[in-house]
Amino acid sequence: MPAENVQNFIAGKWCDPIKPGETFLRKDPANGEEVSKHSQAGKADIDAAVAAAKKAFAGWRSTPQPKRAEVIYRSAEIARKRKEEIAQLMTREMGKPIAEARGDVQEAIDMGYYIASEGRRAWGLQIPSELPNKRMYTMRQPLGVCGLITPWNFPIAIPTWKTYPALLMGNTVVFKPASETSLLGKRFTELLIEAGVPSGVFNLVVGAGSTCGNALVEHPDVRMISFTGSTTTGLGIAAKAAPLNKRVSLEMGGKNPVVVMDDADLELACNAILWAAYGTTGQRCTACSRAIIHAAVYDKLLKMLVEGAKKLHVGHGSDPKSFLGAVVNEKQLKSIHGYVEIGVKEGAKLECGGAPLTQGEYAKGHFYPPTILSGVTPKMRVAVEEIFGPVLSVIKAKDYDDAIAIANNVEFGLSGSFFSRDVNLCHRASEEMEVGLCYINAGTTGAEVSTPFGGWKNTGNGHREGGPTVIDAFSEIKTVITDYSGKVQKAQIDNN
Ligand code: UN1
Repeated sequence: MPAENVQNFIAGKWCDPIKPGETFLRKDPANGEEVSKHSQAGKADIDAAVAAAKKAFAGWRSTPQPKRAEVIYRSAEIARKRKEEIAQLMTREMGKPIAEARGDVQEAIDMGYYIASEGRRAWGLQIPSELPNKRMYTMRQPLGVCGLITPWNFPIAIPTWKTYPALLMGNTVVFKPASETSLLGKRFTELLIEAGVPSGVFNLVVGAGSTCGNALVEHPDVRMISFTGSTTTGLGIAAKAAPLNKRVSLEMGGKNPVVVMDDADLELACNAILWAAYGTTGQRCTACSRAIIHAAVYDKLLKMLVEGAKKLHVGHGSDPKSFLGAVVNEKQLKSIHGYVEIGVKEGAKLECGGAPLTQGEYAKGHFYPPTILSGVTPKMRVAVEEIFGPVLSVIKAKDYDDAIAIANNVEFGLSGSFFSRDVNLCHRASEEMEVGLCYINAGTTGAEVSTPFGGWKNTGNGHREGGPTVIDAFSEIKTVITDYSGKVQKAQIDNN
């Protein structure tokens, strides 16, 4: 199949870049077959897209919120009908196993239904006044043009986390997906077009972060940036946006721990860790990359994990047997392997995996097997840095306090899990783990669309995308105060 071309979508039209940059050719990371291509867009295309979004803003913000919600609902319905075809494409474009690709599309559908259901809600507050004949309430208003920059690991779900609430609240959008998944960006755009999104309300620009991403962040008419990706890039965006006083919502790195206590159900913990560590080939920001195990059950659980990891099938994502698909590209493969080498040099023991798979069916792709490093100590780089691949660092903890201290001893705080049968300890852990999502007796992945999603410390900057909180991220709040007493009433003075 020849590579499908991806154009920009600006002001209601598909168009080539104004000054076409280099061609980005995307190959299936599992077998090297060509999947998609696009000429990299540049600053001029971002300017055109922002101008279109700015022009469309007045019409869209004055469209009633329940009507805006209907466009979102329809696009989710179309996604439901096209689920299988989009999932198959996702597996080819970025490598994740087909069951997970279906899950990615399902997450997008769920987000569409959830946000559309807010169409007749997304309420403000009515606030009692300390004075008579005075009414106070809040209303939500749009910010303006929002720039959305998304990664390749959830190429449909993450764009919906940002686009749907942005549109619901009356904002217009310029969307820049990761180059690796530009074709999925095109499919997402098609859903919105078919759903009837008005011209200019949603615009797609495909290009590099260093050019298009930057131009979006620096554009004076863009009021808000929502970014999911690496901590380095996210903090760079925040630094650029700060003097421009833009709202920035960041979703960045993770080093998510699973803590297993001596009284835990070890079989449950083992299966949960394997799924959280190796699902999506470890390429989730919520992936488990540290198992922190109580000394009393360390040897036993480590053995179970190694036995379990060795049984997981690695292969093309379209093969239903594959638990792990290809990693996204060669650069990522090298980075993963580099970390394993660092871990071994630092004194960790390689229990399984540990080298790229290159023979036979793996020869044309970027494959890395499920890997376990044991005897990891809390200061090693493999204990604190994000690897974003199928590598699990196993760390021994003396007791509960030691385990929680190790869990918290990283710069990130996205998700964390705690396994124990002691209800008191479970509650303590939910209070003491420094994470945005705390799982009790469940792995670190699989947040649902209706839950606030985001992390502490260098994972985020306080916003939560997902759940009712995403409405806050994409709206301004206005407090309206009406005094119908016909007098000058002085708050704090007249009522004592
Ligand atoms: C991500 O990896 O950036 O909670 C998102 C989860 C998924 C989303 C992951 N619902 O694992």
